[in-house]
Amino acid sequence: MTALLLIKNIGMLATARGCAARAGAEQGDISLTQGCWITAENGIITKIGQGEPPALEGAQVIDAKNRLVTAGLVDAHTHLVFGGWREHELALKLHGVPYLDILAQGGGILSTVHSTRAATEEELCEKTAKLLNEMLSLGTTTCEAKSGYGLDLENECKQLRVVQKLQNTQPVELVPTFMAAHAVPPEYQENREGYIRLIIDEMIPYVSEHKLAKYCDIFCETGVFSAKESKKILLAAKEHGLIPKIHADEIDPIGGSVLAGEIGAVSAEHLIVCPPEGIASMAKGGTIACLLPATSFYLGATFAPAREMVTANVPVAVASDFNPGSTPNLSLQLAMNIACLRYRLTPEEVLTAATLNAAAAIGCADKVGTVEVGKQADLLIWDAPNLNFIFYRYGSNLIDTVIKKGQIVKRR
Ligand code: IZC
Ligand code: ZN
Repeated sequence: MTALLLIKNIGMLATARGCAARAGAEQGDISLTQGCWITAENGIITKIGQGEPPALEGAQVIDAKNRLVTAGLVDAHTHLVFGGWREHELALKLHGVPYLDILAQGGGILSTVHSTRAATEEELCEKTAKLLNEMLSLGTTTCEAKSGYGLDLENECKQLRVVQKLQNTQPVELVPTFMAAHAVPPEYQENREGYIRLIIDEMIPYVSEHKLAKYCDIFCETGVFSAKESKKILLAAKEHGLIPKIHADEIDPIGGSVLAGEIGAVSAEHLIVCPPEGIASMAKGGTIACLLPATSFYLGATFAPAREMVTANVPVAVASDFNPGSTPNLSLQLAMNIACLRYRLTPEEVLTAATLNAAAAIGCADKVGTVEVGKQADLLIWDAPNLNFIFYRYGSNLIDTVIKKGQIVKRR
């Protein structure tokens, strides 16, 4: 049976266009259509028009009541699967203990490694399903999910299998990233070379062979992995068909963004203290800057030079960075608000960042990220009359209806 959908009385349709990341002036060049309707068949958008909507026999009809419609939000950077939380670190943070000091003392990421190793696959599945349900209510319809709290073959694969299972049991589409190079685990503290060899010789080939991940990410940071180590690991990943991503210039600029451009990483993440040579290298290498403004906010850090990146023709994406340490926040809406206010990107630029450019950063811009004929009907009806409104209001969930592949999956 064909499933037909008609959304009528759309007050404003705001969408980027195309199947590839947009940079420079094109980042903010979106289409804004007033008074229109959308039809979909079997989860794919078939027509977008103005004026009288077509009479579609048997179609499910949704009245958008003159409100804003956009593509479903795409969260291109999350550390979604983990055991426990880290609320005990809040007091340390308030006393001014830096993020990297907490990690160096065996806490931070390593504390989450401990609780993730202790959790069963079923426990992680149940916890992550609840998180995804909350993300969906907040408008996220596609989401990247990293491993990186197992730090051994068995537990990294446990995290990635959770992502694989949840792919088929709830509506948010998931894109898995392998990130064993997130920290050096306790048992290798005296032998980091040994851990790097384990990642390259055993984990990458296994993850690739069993198709457990599409991307390979690394935490290139002072006291974690150097730029030289990052290069070695990401090039090995690339040889096995895993596409490189890199956490670069979050706290210290140690060469991560320059490396990203040099090895053709699909995206570099954070870039809070990205130097001009990093921006130039990303522009040359075609790397997307995946910015995480809620993390700057939560860490009390400065904000990435987003405007300089747009000016240099580096496509900018914005993601939540949801994780139990530096950003325990699931709302991409909130990250978008902070991006607009603190990077001073326009609403149009941020919409592209959290939909089309985010989709390009996780390899699905051919099917999601814009509202266009032929793309998946992943749509949001906002409790807002226009695009500016969602950047002006903040702190509330402004999503009214979430549609995934042509089906209503959330409604207020
Ligand atoms: O658990 O602290 N920055 N990795 C790099 C993180 C933050 C996640 C964490
Ligand atoms: Zn991250």
